[in-house]
Amino acid sequence: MKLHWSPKSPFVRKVMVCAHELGLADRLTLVRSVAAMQKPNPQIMADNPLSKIPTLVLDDGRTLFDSAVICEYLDAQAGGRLFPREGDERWRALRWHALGTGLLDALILWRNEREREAPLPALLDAFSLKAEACLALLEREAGALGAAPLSIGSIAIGCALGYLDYRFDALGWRGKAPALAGWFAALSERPSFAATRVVEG
Ligand SMILES: N[C@@H](CCC(=O)N[C@@H](CS)C(=O)NCC(=O)O)C(=O)O
Repeated sequence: MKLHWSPKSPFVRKVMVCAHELGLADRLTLVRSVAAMQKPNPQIMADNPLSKIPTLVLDDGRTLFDSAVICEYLDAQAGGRLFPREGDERWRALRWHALGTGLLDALILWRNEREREAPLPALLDAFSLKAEACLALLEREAGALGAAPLSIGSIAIGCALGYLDYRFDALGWRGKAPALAGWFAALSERPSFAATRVVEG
């Protein structure tokens, strides 16, 4: 399987963490692909008209996107344990997944806005407010995160916190969410997270 990949993308990281957890990482051929909102990439677009990464190309040529679909596909290939099938555990994992990926969406838009020549103050304030509210909620749920088995939900939240470290260091999120920081420190020691740190490259 071919994965349009970048070491900088937190959404790609989500897929890679799942692949490592499921023992499928060595089945992926990583193709370094540059995805930028302002510059659609024809190589990615040949496989995904949205020009976004991650995009997965299966061995028979079929394509899969976005990260949620790719993660669920990999999970199904491996017998399924990161997407709980039923009950409270399922809805809790899917809700945490929505929170983690929603926070990532907001952070990426925030970063794009702050790098524009004349950022809109109202937008910057809105992104900041949402990020702080997400952190406050996650801090309240840090105990539940620690008690729950690893799932697509905890993986998405871990990738969002990793992206905060990478692009929003100045936010000092650990000071606002110490219990969450403790949970994230333990998560970061898992080989799947250690092997996929977001880096320049
Ligand atoms: N919802 C998508 C988001 C993926 C995404 O936004 N990826 C970024 C890189 S981190 C991208 O490809 N941006 C290029 C663009 O928006 O055109 C997913 O979960 O895969």
